[in-house]
Amino acid sequence: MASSVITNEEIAKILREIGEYLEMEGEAFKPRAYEKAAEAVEALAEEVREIYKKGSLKALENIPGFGVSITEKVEELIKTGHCRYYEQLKKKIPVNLGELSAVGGLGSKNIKRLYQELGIRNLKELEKSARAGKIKNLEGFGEKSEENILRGIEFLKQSGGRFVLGLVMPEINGIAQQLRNLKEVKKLEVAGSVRRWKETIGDVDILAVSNKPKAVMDFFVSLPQVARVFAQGETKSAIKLKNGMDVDLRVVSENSYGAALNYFTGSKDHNVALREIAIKKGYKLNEYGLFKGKKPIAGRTEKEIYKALGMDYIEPEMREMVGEIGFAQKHQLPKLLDYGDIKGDLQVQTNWTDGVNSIEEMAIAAMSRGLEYIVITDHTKRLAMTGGLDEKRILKQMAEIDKINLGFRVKGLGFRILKGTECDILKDGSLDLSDKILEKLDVVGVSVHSLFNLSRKEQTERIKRTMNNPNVDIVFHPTGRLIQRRAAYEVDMDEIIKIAKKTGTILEINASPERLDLRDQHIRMCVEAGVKMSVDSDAHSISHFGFLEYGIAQARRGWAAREDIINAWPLEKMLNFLKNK
Ligand code: DGT
Ligand code: CA
Ligand code: CA
Ligand code: ZN
Repeated sequence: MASSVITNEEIAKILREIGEYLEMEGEAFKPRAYEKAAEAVEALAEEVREIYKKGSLKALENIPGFGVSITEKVEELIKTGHCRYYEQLKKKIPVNLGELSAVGGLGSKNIKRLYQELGIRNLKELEKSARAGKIKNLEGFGEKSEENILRGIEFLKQSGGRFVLGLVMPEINGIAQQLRNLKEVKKLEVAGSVRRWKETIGDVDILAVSNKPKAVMDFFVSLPQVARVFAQGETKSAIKLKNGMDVDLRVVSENSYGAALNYFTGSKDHNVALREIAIKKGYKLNEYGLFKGKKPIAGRTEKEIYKALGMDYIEPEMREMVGEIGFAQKHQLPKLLDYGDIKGDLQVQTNWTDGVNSIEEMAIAAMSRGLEYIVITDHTKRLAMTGGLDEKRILKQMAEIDKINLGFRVKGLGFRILKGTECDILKDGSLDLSDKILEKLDVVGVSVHSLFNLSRKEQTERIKRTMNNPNVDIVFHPTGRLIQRRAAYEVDMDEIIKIAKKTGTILEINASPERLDLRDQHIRMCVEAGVKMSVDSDAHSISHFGFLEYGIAQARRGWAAREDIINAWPLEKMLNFLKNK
């Protein structure tokens, strides 16, 4: 590393690692001091080496958190590219801290012990020891910690460290709500990829307005789910949760809240494009506001920033640099499907097959969430492990649905249960139930649950054949992918969308957090082709109706409007569409 080019990022990393090493040594206050200094460096707009060049030691000492000994070390880093103190610490415990501390639940004290007692220096060695069952024998570790470590490693390998949004959202919402409840918090929002409803997220970026930031930060770093505290300051704190997920909290001023929200919501590419537009108009845009020279033009809200830039407000779900900027400038953005627009759920399983709850329980849960109807779509007989229904049992189920509906009507409830199926697609594209049965159902959905490895041509033909059956209404989870677990099967989506247009077949946006299938690009293709879609929870228990929110977000990420989504329409209109297609 040449001495003249050390960056703030590198300085911060070394300061932070010194802090971690000192924590391993059991030092009381110094670790925090180094962390604070690291954080101060990260917050600087100017490179530390430039500050030093201009004002030498005196200027360095003015950086917040820089005491005598930290200043000395940073000076050494700038001049030589090295820090002897850091190297000595590293020699004593020569581990890859970055790698090991990314494993959920592994604190610096444990990293030290694993090195001293088992010689573990990096992720690979950690995995080897854990697999050999060596860790559980260490005092204070045990079977459970070893499992957690293996799970943490597995997670890092499979996911590249990213989390499936729907699986961590309840925890994120919980943290955000606890913070909002503090009297010291005036405003608070989760920004970053969470606000854009990305399918997976790298970390969580929270933004708040407060006039007592210290109290907020103290509360934040002492949440019970916290595994480590990377940084604690008045404007920024950073933690790792026990599940391995990083969370940053920033406190900003009310006047720049909109600008900060816009900046930290991203995406990064979207931000860069906005900044360029600002420059062309003679402004400057950053996380503090939109400025003309030194004069603030906008910054309190996102809306006023977009307006000042001559564009319509862009919903966070669209901020992925997929054409949204041009549409906003021409005032041609679509009006997206709204979170309250879904009226019914077209894929619901019950305890007649692999669901947990009865038909009636599912109906009541849906009702209490404000839905007007559900379609019962239990599996069919080929999916034997779910107890899939044959012709005889589905007829029985239909009679049962009639009975429950009658009961609802007697009670004066407007809610309706419709009869449907999630019918298995067989190898050649024929179906697992006879047309005589399918004809009797209100809504027929079909799914690929087998032969994921067919060639692209065969798979596409197989699905096309079902779409050409006039009894078939919807193709459920059309590509079969499971996020981070299973790739989509090979299928020609251009062709499927073409046939969907011709036959009037609905393509599903499955809202189950690990499916989100169709994905955003496919939804956009359907919107452009005029192919209708549905947003379904694929609920297997009463709590799963909550998934609908992820499906709506996915629809919005694909620019879908209310008219594109048939279960956002009144029930009669939807049924007419299916009948007359
Ligand atoms: P993630 O966490 O990987 O799921 O994705 P994001 O989008 O949450 O990214 P993250 O956490 O690295 O940063 C949050 C936002 O901050 C990001 O969406 C845009 C903004 N941001 C971060 N770094 C930069 C940068 O270098 N330039 C600009 N213009 N914006 C940035
Ligand atoms: Ca993030
Ligand atoms: Ca972040
Ligand atoms: Zn199922």
